[in-house]
Amino acid sequence: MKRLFICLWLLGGFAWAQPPAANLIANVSGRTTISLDGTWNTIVDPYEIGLGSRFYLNAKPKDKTQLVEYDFDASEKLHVPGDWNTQREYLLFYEGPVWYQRSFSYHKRTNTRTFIYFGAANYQTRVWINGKKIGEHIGGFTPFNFEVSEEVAEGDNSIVVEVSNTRSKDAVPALSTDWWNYGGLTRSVELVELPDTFIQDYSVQLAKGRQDEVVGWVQFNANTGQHEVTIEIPEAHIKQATQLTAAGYASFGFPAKLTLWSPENPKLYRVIISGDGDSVTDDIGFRSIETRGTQILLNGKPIFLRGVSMHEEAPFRGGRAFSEEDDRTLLGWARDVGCNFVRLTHYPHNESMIRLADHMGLLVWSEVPVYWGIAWENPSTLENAEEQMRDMIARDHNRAAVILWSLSNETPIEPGRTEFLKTLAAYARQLDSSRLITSAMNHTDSSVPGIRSLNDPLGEYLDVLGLNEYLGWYEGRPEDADRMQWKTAFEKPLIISEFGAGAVYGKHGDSDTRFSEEYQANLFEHQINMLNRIPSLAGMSPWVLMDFRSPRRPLPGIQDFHNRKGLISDRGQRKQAFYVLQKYYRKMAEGSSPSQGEP
Ligand code: GCB
Repeated sequence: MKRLFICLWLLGGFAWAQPPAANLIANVSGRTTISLDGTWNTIVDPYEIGLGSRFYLNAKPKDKTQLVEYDFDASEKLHVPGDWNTQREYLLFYEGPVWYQRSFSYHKRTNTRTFIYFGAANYQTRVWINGKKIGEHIGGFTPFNFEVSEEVAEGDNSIVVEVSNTRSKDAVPALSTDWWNYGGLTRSVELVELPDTFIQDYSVQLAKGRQDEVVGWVQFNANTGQHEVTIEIPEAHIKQATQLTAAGYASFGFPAKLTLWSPENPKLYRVIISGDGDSVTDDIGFRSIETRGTQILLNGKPIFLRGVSMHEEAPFRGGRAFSEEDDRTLLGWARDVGCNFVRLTHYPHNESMIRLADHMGLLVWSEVPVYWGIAWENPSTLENAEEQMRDMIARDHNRAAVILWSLSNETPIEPGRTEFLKTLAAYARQLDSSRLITSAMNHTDSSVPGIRSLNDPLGEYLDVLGLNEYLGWYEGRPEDADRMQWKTAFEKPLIISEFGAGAVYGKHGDSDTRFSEEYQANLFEHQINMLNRIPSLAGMSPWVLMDFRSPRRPLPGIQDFHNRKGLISDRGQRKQAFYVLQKYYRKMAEGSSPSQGEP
C-alpha cells in the first residue's frame, strides 16, 4: 500500500500535547490476557489483624505443633468480579478489609513481560504475589496495574489481595455518599502479557475543530531507539508511518476522509498501531465536540442531549454491575427511553460500559467521585482526585462516546473548593484538551422570587454547566415549576444534570402522594415544561434510570435502603415517569420540539 506523507504538526493543535504520566496499559482487552476471575478464598478482617498476622504469606502449619490462625483454603469464597456486600448476607453493610487469595498456574514465556491488571477494587488495595508485596492503590473505580514479571513463578503461584472499603474524611469520595459503598474486587483481575518494549498508550482522534484531519500520539513504555511506528485504518485505506523519538514517543497528523461517529451512526473504524515489535488493534470512532455560545456542537452541528443519569448498579440482582449483560441491559433501557446521552454518575463506570456506549451511539458524561464535601484543603486529597481523573482519562480517551469529563457533583461554594476544582479542571484539560469539562452544581441564587440564578464561581472554569435541581421534591411542589425561571451568569451551554422524585413501582395515589408513581410522573411533566423555557438548555439527564441501593434511605416499606427515584425499579419494572420522558424524547428526536440544539 502506498504510504502517505505524514505531516509533523509543529504549530500545536494536537488534541493531546502529552500522554498522561500514568503507567496504565491502554486497551487491555486488545492484549493477550489470562483471567484471574472466578472463585477466590476470602477472610473478612474487621479488626485489621491480617497485616500483622501476615495473611499475605498464605501460610500452612508445617507440622502439628505450628500455630497458624488463618486458612485461606478452608475459608469462605467470593466471586470475582463482584462486590462482597451482595454475595453474603452478613456483608451487606460491612465496611473494612477483606483478604482475597487464589492460586493460579502460570507458564512463563521468553521475551514477555507480565503485568497484573485490576479493572477496579474499592477502595484501598494491597497486592502480594508469592508472599512478595507488589504494590498498593487507592481509588475505587479506576484501573491499575503492576508489573509482576519477576515475581510470578513457573508453575504454581499464589496471589493475595487486601481490599478495604473503609471510608475516610480525606478520601475521594469522603464519608458521605448517596450510594452503596460496595467493597471488593468489583471488576475483573487479569494477567497481561506484553513484549519487552510495548505500546503503553496512544491517542487517535480528529484534530480539534477539524473533521478531515486525524491527529494523535503513540507512547511506548520505554526508550525504543528511533524506530518507525505505523498507524493503519484499513477500511479508509490509510497507512501512515512516523518516527519515534528515542524516548519512545511519536506524534502524528494526517488528512482523512472518514464517516463521522454520531448517535445516529456510531461508526467505528479498526485502527492498528504497530512498531518496534509490538502491535495493538482498537475500534475507534471519529467525531468532533465543541461549544458555541450556549450550544453544544457534535460534528459541527448543534445537538440536544436527551439523557438520563445512571449508577453502575446491576439490574435484577442488585450490587455493583460488572458484566457485559448488565451494561447492555442498562444502556438498552436508556435507549428505550429515547436517550442519545447518559450521565454515568458519580464515578468512572467499567470500561466495557464505555465501549458499549461507543457501539450503541450513546454520548457519555463521565465523572470522578468528588462528591459533596471532601477535604478541599488537603493536598493529598487533591492528588488523589487528580490521579482518579488521570486514570479515567487514560482508560477512555480513545472513546468517541465520551464528550464530557465531569469534575464533581454538588460541591459547596467556598474558596477552597473552587480553587481545588479549578486546579482539577486545568489538569483534565492538560490531559485532554479535546473534550468538554463540566461539573454538576446545585447552588443557585433565589433572592429574586420566581427566578433561580446559577452564578457559582466554578462556572467560569467549565465548558458546559451542569445543574442539579429538585424543585417539587426537596423543596416546593411540582407545580411551582410552572412559574420558575432559570438564569445563568455564563454564556455557556446548560445541562440540567438532575431532577427527580421518589416513586415505588406499583404504588399508586394522586399526584400529591409522595412515593406514588403518579407524583413522579406529574413532577416530570412540570419539570419538562419548565426546562423547555430555558434558552441556554443544551441537555438534561434526570435522576435516575434505575432504583439503586443507598444507606441514606431507610424508610421501611418504601425505600428499604434504596433510592427510589428510578424511572425503572431495580427489578426492571417501568414506572409512569419512564413513559412521560420517553414521549418527550421521542417527540424531540422526531424534531417536533422547539428545544435548543435541535435542527
Ligand atoms: C443529588 C445527588 C445524587 C442523589 C440525589 C437524590 O443531588 O447528586 O447523588 O442520589 O440527589 O436522590 O437526592
